[in-house]
Amino acid sequence: MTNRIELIQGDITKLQVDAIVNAANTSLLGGGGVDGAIHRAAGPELLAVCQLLGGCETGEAKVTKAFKLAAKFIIHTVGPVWREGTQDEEQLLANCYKNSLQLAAENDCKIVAFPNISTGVYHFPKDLAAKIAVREITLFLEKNKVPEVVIFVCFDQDNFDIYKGLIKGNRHQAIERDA
Ligand code: AR6
Repeated sequence: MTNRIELIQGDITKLQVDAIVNAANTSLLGGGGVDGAIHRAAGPELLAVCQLLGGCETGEAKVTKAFKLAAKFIIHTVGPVWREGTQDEEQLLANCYKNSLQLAAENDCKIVAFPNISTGVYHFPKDLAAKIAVREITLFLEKNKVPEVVIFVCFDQDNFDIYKGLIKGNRHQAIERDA
């Protein structure tokens, strides 16, 4: 099972894939970072449907259409705020990846792109977050045919370098391409 994890550096809103994952907050009503970029690019209809979802618990995920984006779906998940590892943050971050992948599979999303959940405003340590992300995605891909491909979209150079190092040591072969 090679070539099922890819790595790119860039803006996740530009990708033409089946689903992009949003690092949202529990309100699901938008915010800064990747969440703000996704809402701006998808247009106001996204906020209108998100208002009907009743929020989302940390570690859980909900799916919407992607409106003006080239992607078909947006999977909104809520990462944990890093509190020195005292609040089950590692498990909650793992749940974000698992639950997002489960929703992607249920919606037959063959290509899914993830940002580096919780590593911005929520201050989860980037190294640890990347290890959890690669581990959970690898486990899921081993057990499921869909998604066929998962793309890690790193925006900042730190995360990109961390993922490059990690994926090299992974038995998946990572393909790098431009966003
Ligand atoms: N494409 C891909 N990745 C991006 C983009 C982009 N356009 N913009 C930023 N990133 P953050 P969090 C990266 O702060 O830590 C929001 O206000 C960024 O470099 O967006 O989960 C929500 O509403 C970082 O690596 O999300 C929540 O309140 C990663 O995305 C809160 O922030 C995540 O950074 C969630 O915080």
